[in-house]
Amino acid sequence: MGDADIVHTDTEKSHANIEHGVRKALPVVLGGDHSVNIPCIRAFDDQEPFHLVQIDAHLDFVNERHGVRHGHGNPMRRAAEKDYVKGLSQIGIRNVSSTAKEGYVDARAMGSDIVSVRQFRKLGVEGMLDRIPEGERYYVTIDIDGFDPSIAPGTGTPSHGGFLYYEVLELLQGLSKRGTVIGMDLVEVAPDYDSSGSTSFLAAQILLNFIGLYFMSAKSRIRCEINQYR
Ligand SMILES: [Mn+2]
Repeated sequence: MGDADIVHTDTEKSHANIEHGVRKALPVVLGGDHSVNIPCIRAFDDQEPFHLVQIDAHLDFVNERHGVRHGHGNPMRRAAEKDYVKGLSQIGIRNVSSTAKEGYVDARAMGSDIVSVRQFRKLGVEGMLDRIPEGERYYVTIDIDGFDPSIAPGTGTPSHGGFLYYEVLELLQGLSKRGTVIGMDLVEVAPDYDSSGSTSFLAAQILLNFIGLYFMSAKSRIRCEINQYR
């Protein structure tokens, strides 16, 4: 949950800020590999249905391989199976993937809209947003390999032809206005492969902005409490 804004000398205000934060609890989960998304989605089983938005180079829709059903190639399949996941937008998918052809067929049959980076660029951010159901609750899962390896090399399965910073930021910005973001995870940053540190920095920057967009969005109706006693 991080820190609540504590206004020294004003216990009531401080308590209100804590309560506000707790009521608005927004899960922000850092991976780890993409399998950590599976328990994140499970945690919503007692809530209203939502739409899942994935930014990733890979479809991650493998049902089972070598007996593995809960690895980093499976999370979107596991999510699509939930009756409270109404649909999926899988964005940035490209190149050789963990998922074979059947996975793509199954994904579409289970309510998934699959968009490659090249399709995204033809659509533009607004065109992409138009394909995502409006006024929904959105859970957003960001695999760092959705970005281009030139700006995010520190990951296990880099895939060229990926997104640049503003493409994803503007998509998240539009999404924050289009409905209510209910949770987010960012996965697959591998610091050992990130010799320049730029991948971790990109991950931090995109999350920091996404959290800021969440708080700024009209839907969340958050009013920043500035310390007036300064
Ligand atoms: Mn992934």
